[in-house]
Amino acid sequence: MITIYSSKHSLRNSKTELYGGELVRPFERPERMNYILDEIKNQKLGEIKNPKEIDFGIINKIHDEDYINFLNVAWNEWIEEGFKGEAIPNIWPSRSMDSKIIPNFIEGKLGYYSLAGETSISEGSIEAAYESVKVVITASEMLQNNNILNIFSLCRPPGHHASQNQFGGYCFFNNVAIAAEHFKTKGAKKIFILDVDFHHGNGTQSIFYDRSDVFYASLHGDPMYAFPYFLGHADEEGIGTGQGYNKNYPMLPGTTYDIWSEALDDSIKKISTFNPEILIISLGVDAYENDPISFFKLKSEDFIDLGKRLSKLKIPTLFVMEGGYAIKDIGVNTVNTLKGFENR
Ligand code: 5XA
Ligand code: ZN
Repeated sequence: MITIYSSKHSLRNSKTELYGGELVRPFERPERMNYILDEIKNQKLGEIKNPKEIDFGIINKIHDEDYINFLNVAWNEWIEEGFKGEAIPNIWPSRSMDSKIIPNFIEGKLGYYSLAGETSISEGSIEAAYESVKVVITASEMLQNNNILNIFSLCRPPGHHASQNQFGGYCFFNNVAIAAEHFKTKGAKKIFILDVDFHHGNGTQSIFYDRSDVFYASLHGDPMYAFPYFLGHADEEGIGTGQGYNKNYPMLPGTTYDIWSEALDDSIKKISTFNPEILIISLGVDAYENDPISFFKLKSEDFIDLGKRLSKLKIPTLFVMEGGYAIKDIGVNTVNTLKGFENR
């Protein structure tokens, strides 16, 4: 399997994440990529290629213009104010002041355009987010043009929490949503996004919630106990023409592969019935038993079986990297999925 990867992901190298009341080094850190690359080479997964230059206009099909403009200038505005640390949101238009008026001052804008407070914006973060889009679009084009059946888009930063107009959960641009839109503009009628990351992809769900051309299904930690807490319940099934095209499988703390794979099999039936031209997998490996911020109990060998079950669908498949923070095992778990898919 070919991998598309850009070393420019390392432009995103924030020093701070708000976690457990402390400012810690972010779990989502550049070294994650090194472990994955090493394992791709160790297991001889296949060639690793650089992304091409792309037309970033595709981002406007998913994200609001004012949100993109905000991301483009946020870091500069923050440092021009003389702030010393990284740009971390600390106030939101919450239930009791649900304003749609966008403040002028950067601290207010950060709250307006964010969904969570752990993700700091630092120098280079948004350049890296653009590079991640380049990676996913290059991979999408190769999958569609080169008559190959699968490809791995090694994206960093990840994307599935980013909505039309909010960042958070380490995500700025929604890479899988942008890829789905790309396939649509190239003529695909139906795309299925299956999200196997431990966290519910609230951004992807909300982007496609009223659409029947992009089906979103997610296996994730029950939002009663897990980030993003406010989306991802089983009764969220889509709205309007999107009714019936969203499927959530929230699962409890301690979930092991026997339970998790039942949900997987159900989602595979949905994929078969929907019969998409392209399958996109939001591939987070934080459902792993030793992940530091998650609570499922999948083992490294379970990821091989995940790949095998997906491959039986025989649908052209784009794998897109999302989360996974058990840093030493992230490579094995990721490549196990991809090699399982290739039945090697
Ligand atoms: O898939 N999403 C993640 O791995 C990020 C979770 C952030 C929790 N604060
Ligand atoms: Zn995750």
